[in-house]
Amino acid sequence: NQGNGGDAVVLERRPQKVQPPQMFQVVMLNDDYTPMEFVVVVIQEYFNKDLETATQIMLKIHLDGRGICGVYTKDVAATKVDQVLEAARKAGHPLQCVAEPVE
Ligand code: TYC
Repeated sequence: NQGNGGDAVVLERRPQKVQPPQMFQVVMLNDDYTPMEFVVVVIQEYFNKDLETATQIMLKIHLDGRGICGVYTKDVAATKVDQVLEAARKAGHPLQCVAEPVE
């Protein structure tokens, strides 16, 4: 627009009613049987972490009982949980993980 003295078009912003989506954290739980290496591979594979980051997350879970592997929209978080549980089931490990709403 050029000063709006003539026939310039004025575009007014309407109040935005869109909210950011509710986010879900995928939390992995510790157990006494799943091998550490398996957990590290799963975190790298499904949560796109490098070896060092995946190892840090795994050790945090091992020490604290649980740890956040990533934060996603609802559908993506549910898919990650399914993928982890399926990989654990196939490998015969009791590894558990859950999606929890953030905040
Ligand atoms: N506690 C397991 C062990 O000592 C390792 C482990 C880490 C298992 C994280 C699950 O989510 C987990 N072999």
